Formats: sequence, structure tokens, C-alpha cells
Amino acid sequence: MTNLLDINFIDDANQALKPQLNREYQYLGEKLATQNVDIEDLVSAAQQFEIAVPTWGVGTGGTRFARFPGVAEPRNIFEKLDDCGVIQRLVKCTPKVSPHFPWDVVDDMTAVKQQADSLGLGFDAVNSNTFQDQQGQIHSYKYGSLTHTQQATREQAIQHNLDCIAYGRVLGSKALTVWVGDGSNHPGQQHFSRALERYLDSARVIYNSLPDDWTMFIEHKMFEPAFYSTVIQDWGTNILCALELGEKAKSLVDLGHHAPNVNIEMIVSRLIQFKKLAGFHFNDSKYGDDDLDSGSINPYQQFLIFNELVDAEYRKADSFNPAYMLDQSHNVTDPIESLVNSAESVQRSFVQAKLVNRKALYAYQDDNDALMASNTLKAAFHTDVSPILAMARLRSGGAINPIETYRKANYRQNLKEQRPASQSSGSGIV
Ligand SMILES: [Mn+2]
Repeated sequence: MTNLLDINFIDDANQALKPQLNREYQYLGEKLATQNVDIEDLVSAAQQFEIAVPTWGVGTGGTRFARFPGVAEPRNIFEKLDDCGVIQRLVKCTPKVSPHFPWDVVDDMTAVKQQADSLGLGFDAVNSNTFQDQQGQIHSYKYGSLTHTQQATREQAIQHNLDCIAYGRVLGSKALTVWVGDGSNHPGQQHFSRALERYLDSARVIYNSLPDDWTMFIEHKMFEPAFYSTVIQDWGTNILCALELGEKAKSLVDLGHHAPNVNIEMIVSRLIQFKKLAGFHFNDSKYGDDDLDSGSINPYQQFLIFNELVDAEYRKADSFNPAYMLDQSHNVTDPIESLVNSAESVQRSFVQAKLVNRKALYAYQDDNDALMASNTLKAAFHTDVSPILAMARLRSGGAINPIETYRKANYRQNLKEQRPASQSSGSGIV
């Protein structure tokens, strides 16, 4: 094991950075005090913020054209957990992992739980996979899974989701995320309403098998792999299904799964209002479902989403307990670095949204003062909260500068012999 998991290594790296952080923190604290904001409250909020890391995100992703493997990639769930443990040691806001089945299945799932325990990691939602065929699978998902025209294929897909619940129970998970790529590539290929009926029939069986304290997260996506129609294509169909299924079914928002320029923050507000917001798959995009690093293209949109989330917190909205997860594909960067950056980026949006002067904003809204309402949001968004994030990490035992500390540790090079290149998949776009 590398020295990166040794607390002294991170402490040593922090020593040199502390004086400058203290100066920047002091300065920002004085500035915020003039706005009647206590910087200590924001550090506490940042320390409490959590976002889960996806197991498929720690492997190098690829496109349908190619995949260019990185050095010392994790080859199985145990090595993936090691990498997730490194991320958590550095940023201290990623204490949970979101696994994906069957990619992360092993004969003895208690061994996975034990490994996670030893790294101080827990588990967020488990993800089922009926969008590809696995070796030895009897019925193909080429023409769909939970919505397939043949009952035997639907039953196989249902059984897989039940298996995922069983794995998740061993791991201590409390939610199942269901995304299906089912749809069609040709007009006329699929009867829209019959396909959705079949989805609901299948989903009901899964829903009825959920443990009492579990939630079913329904994930929608506009297109890909189906390029003409997708059965669960947008938040409208998503919330309709969640309403049909019952209280334990909620709608998951993946930032990349909407049409370009859709007002995602408004969808978030609607889902909160109707108690149907399951949580998020954070990522960013430029053209479609690009799975780029969170906040790398449109950080203002990410901030506006958190503005709605913090507003719901502020108003003490009913049944508001969203799960935050990353869902990205890292094709050209070291996945650990991208996940570190992305976790910080999402945490940054959260803290910035905490800075919005809500009383002032509500007053501007009531007065129809569009310009000052907008400026109120911009003032929060333009505040550099980096010292707050760094202080939160420092106080929680993480790294003041996670990327610099990670690079100093030479993690990948140190693991090069232990982790030779492998052809296994288990990473990429979901
Ligand atoms: Mn997703």
C-alpha cells in the first residue's frame, strides 16, 4: 500500500500550505462578516456535505471508438474500493461508494463490505445493468430489458434487479438505481404506450420487493443507445412512473440526460415540490450526454441547481433528502484526479449556494426587481470559497491541496507492478 493512505503523509503535505490557507481564510472570514455571514458555519456545512463516488468512475472510460487505458487501473471491486478510499482520504466528502452490478459482483459480497469497512467507506445506491448482455446470459437485451416484448426476457431483467437488492443489503445500501436503455431506433418499431405499460409492470415487481427502508431511484435519459425513442426518456415520464409506483419510487436527475439547454434547476424545483427528488448523478456536458467532469463546462448551471437545493433546505421542504453521486467517464485524465476535482466542484456549488442572501432574494422577487434578484445570485456565485473548502478538508483530516498531495504520493507508479494492464471493462459511460 502506498504512503497516501498514511495520515502522516497528508499531514506533512498540509504543513507547508497551512500559513497561506490561514491568511486567505482570515481575509475571506472578515469579508463575509461584513455581510453578516459567519465563515465557521460554512466550514461546518462543507464538512457535512457528502457525495458518492461511482465504482465505474475510478476506471478509465472510453467512447464507442476507443478506450485508452491508464497506468495501474483498478481491475476489480477491491482495487476500485482502494482508489475510492484514496479519494476520500484526500477530500473527506466522499465517504460512500455507488456500486454497479454485475460489474462489481463477487462470490462473497461480505468480503466487499469488509474491505469498504476497513477503508472507512460505506455504500450509496446500487445500480442495476440491463443495457448490455453478460457472458452466459440466456435472453438478450438487444431489443430491451424491463420493457422487452418477451416475458422471459423481462423476467430475467427483473430478477437481475432483485439480485442487486440482495447484494445491496449485504453492503448496507438503501437504494436501487434503475436505468434502462430500452427504446427504439425506427419510427414504428415500438408501441410507445405498450412499452411503458411493460416497464411499469416490471418495475412494480421490483418496487414490491424493496426492503421497507429502501428507495427506488428511476433514472431517465433522452437518447442513447436508442436513437429514435427511449422508454424513460425525460423527467415527465420519470415522475409519472414514480407516482404510479408509489412513495418509495423517486426520480433521479443525471445532468447529462436532458435535451440541450433544458432548465434543469427548474426540474429540480418541481421534483422537490412534489416530493419526488431521489438525487443526482453529477457530471457536465457540452453537446449531449458527454459525462464530462462536474462543473468543467457550466459551473453556473451547477450552482443554480444547488441554489434550488439549498433553498429547499432553508424552507425545510418535506421529504427532502437527495442522494448526491458523481457519474462521469474519465477518458483522458487520471480518474482519481477527476473525481477529486469533481467532488470539490460540487461541494463548491453547495457552499456558494449557501451564500445566497435568501431574504434579500425573496424581497427582490416580490418587488419584481429582476436585475437585483439576478445580481444576488451572481454575488454568491462569484465568491471564491476555496479557503472554506480547504479548511473543511484540513479540519476533517483531508488534504489542503488534494491534487498536489496526490501527485506527490506517486500512487499510480507505486502500483504499476501490482496492477498490470487488464482487458476488463467495468468502466465507462453509464
Ligand atoms: Mn447516470
